[in-house]
Amino acid sequence: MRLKEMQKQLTRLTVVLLMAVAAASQALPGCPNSCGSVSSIPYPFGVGNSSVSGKNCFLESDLELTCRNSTLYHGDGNVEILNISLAGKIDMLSYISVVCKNKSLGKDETPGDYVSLTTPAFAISSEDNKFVTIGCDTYGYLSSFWNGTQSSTGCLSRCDTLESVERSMQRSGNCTGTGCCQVDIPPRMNNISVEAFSFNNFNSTSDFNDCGYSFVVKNGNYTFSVDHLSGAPVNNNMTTLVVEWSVGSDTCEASMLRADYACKSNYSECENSTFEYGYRCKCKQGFQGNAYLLDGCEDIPECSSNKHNCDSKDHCRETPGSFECFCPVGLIGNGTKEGGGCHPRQPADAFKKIVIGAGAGLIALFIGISWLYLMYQKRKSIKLKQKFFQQNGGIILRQQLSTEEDSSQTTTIFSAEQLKKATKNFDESLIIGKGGYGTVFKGVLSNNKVVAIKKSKIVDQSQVEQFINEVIILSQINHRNVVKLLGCCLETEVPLLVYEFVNNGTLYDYLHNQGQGVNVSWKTRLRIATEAAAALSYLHSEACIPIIHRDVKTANILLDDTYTAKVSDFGASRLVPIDHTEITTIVQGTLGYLDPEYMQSSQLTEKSDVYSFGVVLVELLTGEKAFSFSRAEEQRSLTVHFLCSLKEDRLFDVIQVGLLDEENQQEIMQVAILAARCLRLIGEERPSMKEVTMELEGIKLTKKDPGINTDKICNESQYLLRETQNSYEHGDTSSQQNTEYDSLREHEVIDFGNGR
Ligand SMILES: *[C@@H]1O[C@H](CO)[C@@H](O)[C@H](O)[C@H]1NC(C)=O
Ligand SMILES: *[C@@H]1O[C@H](CO)[C@@H](O)[C@H](O)[C@H]1NC(C)=O
Ligand SMILES: *[C@@H]1O[C@H](CO)[C@@H](O)[C@H](O)[C@H]1NC(C)=O
Ligand SMILES: *[C@@H]1O[C@H](CO)[C@@H](O)[C@H](O)[C@H]1NC(C)=O
Ligand SMILES: *[C@@H]1O[C@H](CO)[C@@H](O)[C@H](O)[C@H]1NC(C)=O
Ligand SMILES: *[C@@H]1O[C@H](CO)[C@@H](O)[C@H](O)[C@H]1NC(C)=O
Ligand SMILES: *[C@@H]1O[C@H](CO)[C@@H](O)[C@H](O)[C@H]1NC(C)=O
Ligand SMILES: *[C@@H]1O[C@H](CO)[C@@H](O)[C@H](O)[C@H]1NC(C)=O
Ligand SMILES: *[C@@H]1O[C@H](CO)[C@@H](O)[C@H](O)[C@H]1NC(C)=O
Ligand SMILES: *[C@@H]1O[C@H](CO)[C@@H](O)[C@H](O)[C@H]1NC(C)=O
Ligand SMILES: *[C@@H]1O[C@H](CO)[C@@H](O)[C@H](O)[C@H]1NC(C)=O
Ligand SMILES: CC(=O)N[C@H]1CO[C@H](CO)[C@@H](O)[C@@H]1O
Repeated sequence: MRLKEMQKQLTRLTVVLLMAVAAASQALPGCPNSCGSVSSIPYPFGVGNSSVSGKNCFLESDLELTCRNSTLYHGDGNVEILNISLAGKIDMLSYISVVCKNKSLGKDETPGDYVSLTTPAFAISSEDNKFVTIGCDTYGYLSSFWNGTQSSTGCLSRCDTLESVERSMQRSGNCTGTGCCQVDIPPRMNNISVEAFSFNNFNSTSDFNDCGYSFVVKNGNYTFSVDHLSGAPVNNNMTTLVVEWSVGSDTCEASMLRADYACKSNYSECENSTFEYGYRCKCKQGFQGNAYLLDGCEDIPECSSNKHNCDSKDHCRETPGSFECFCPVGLIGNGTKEGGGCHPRQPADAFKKIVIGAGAGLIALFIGISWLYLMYQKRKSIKLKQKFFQQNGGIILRQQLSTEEDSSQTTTIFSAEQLKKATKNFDESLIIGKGGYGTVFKGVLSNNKVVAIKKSKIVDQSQVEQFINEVIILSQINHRNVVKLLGCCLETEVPLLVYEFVNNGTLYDYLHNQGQGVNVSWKTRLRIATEAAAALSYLHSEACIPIIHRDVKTANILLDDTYTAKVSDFGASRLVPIDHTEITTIVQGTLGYLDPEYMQSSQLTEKSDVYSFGVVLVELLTGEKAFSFSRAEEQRSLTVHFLCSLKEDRLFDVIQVGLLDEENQQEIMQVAILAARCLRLIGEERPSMKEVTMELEGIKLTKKDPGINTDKICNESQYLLRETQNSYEHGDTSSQQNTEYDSLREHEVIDFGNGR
């Protein structure tokens, strides 16, 4: 078993070896591939006939070789072939030409013996050889005789003594003209002959040199020495030289068309011979082998023969005529050494990419979501604003504004943002008043205008239209003694009203704040009263639609920096349609100022304002608050107390201490009587605001004593007051259905005016 196996293996080995030999063979099938020391005899050279086909093993007769006694010769001659290369060169041994004094030493004396290589397919390689002549009386030629023309090159060498040769050699080199000369060989020399000559038959030099030599020798294969002048320069008189060879006799182009075109391989190409005779075949770039054989050119296995520049043999792939480097799956790079070869995808890199990608993605997502959220919020807020705007009657207002040309100049519809900015988002520190009708903030608009912004209480939906009408009408009011409505904002849940800012507080504060009131002169009081009356008169009769203030009181009369009165707070005001002089409304007002008639009947007329103004006049006269629980019961209501005092002719007892003097006595009396008239229980008996204003203005200018029956006033007042107080005390509101009071406390809730 084992023996058999071994045999099998041996057989296999033999086969492999044989195949290797066959593969390496450059000769035709059945032709000897070697001879002696010459390991390869490539076709188109050949020896004999093929044992397979019986035909010549060589392409043409010039390339026929013979193998004798293990020595390869050219043709059947004596030129020994040492090496044949398919690149087009042959190393061969050639005789040298010798010339001697004595015939017996050489051949004939003149000319010297003659060495030739007449094969036109061979040319002396000019780059690989030198032409050398040795001797002290010698010259030599290298001649090419081709196509009827001869070309020659040569050199001569003369010397007197051996010493002179040695000296020359030391001075200038081994073969420089004394005893030995050498020249380069010109190109394109075929059909050559070499011959050495003697000038003088060595007559003078025969004692040390009686022979001369000429030969072509492979570069570096001969080194001159002085000994060579007296003996044989080279072994066997033969030198190695290199010849170039070609096939055919024509150029490539001409030969290609011929049947005997020698470049048989599919991967072959043709090149002209260097000596203008014939051509040569070679394998194309990337192929190797014998281009003269049919399958002679083989792809160079760059990868397995390590002729690649890939970083590894495993990353090399053969391609016809070439190779390519690649990187296996999972590795990156182009696989070449200079390109850095293949390397794994750097995990850090990949991770970084993932992190960066994920980060970017997350950021994008975050931005997207934030944006969407913001958009949603914005939409929501816009929708809400629109809803509020609509709810608060913005559309009606806008329509009204578009129809009324004037109002567009006076009424501004502010945006929620504008007012938010103006009040620093409704900062509590900017609150300047809180009352029954809302909260008032001080604000600064973007144009640096100081305004009062009133945040109304929620508007009853059913009254929207009326509210809007009021806004429009109030904004049209342009009276120096009325606080001006600048505009409104309807985008918030509760409408915001924007008023002119009046900076010196209320008349209430002015009169009743500790210590201050005493200093307010009668003249100022009279002026303020006149101004307030003028404002009310204007509202009642001169505004385009009569307006009843409904809440006239000192707290609603604001004072600017010159203590000019400005009537404010129309929160409760009602417009009086032209065809109605009375309107039934919910009784509203402030205790102490309320018109008793209105309280009983809920019939609102302009005279209610006149009554309230009467209270204001009394307040101005007495410096007392309109209603105070701290006073004795009969004095709680200032009006009753005042009217009674007036009736009892004790007027000057109730006038503010220090106010009265000789000069104003008359005026105070007149104003007191006017006040009393205003405070008449029956509204119709009261003067109109216009009359009041005119009278006050008259008092300011002239002094008269109209005289007045104060008895009736006093009685009436006391009756009414008692009734009113009873209802306060017993919670009996039957006679005052729907009556609302801001407060029952001593200090009435002060509706800080619109804008102060
Ligand atoms: C070789 O073959 C040629 C023909 O191809 C023939 O003429 C010649 O005689 C043969 N030589 C020998 C030695 O057989
Ligand atoms: C062949 O070579 C051997 C020695 O190498 C020599 O003795 C013999 O004479 C040679 N034969 C011929 C024919 O040259
Ligand atoms: C023959 O020629 C080939 C190619 O030129 C070279 O590699 C080889 O060494 C030569 N052999 C001898 C014995 O000169
Ligand atoms: C040639 O050489 C022989 C012996 O070396 C010598 O006897 C003869 O004289 C020489 N002939 C001439 C012409 O010098
Ligand atoms: C080669 O040279 C010889 C003389 O050296 C000459 O007779 C012969 O015609 C030449 N051959 C060619 C092809 O020129
Ligand atoms: C040989 O010489 C003749 C005339 O001198 C010339 O026409 C011809 O082209 C030459 N042939 C070659 C191959 O140089
Ligand atoms: C001359 O020949 C000697 C040995 O013979 C050698 O060492 C020297 O390098 C040669 N000189 C040149 C210039 O070739
Ligand atoms: C040189 O040789 C020639 C014959 O070839 C002879 O005539 C002549 O005398 C000789 N001269 C000398 C100096 O030897
Ligand atoms: C070669 O040179 C030797 C001397 O080294 C000589 O005896 C022999 O005759 C020469 N052969 C030829 C063919 O010139
Ligand atoms: C060969 O030589 C001919 C004429 O000199 C030239 O036209 C041709 O291009 C050459 N061919 C090659 C392949 O060099
Ligand atoms: C590989 O990369 C190197 C360096 O980038 C470049 O010089 C070379 O041409 C590339 N090779 C291939 C086959 O792409
Ligand atoms: C002196 C010298 O270099 N001789 C060599 C010349 O070339 C042949 C073959 O190429 C060698 O065998 C010699 O040794």
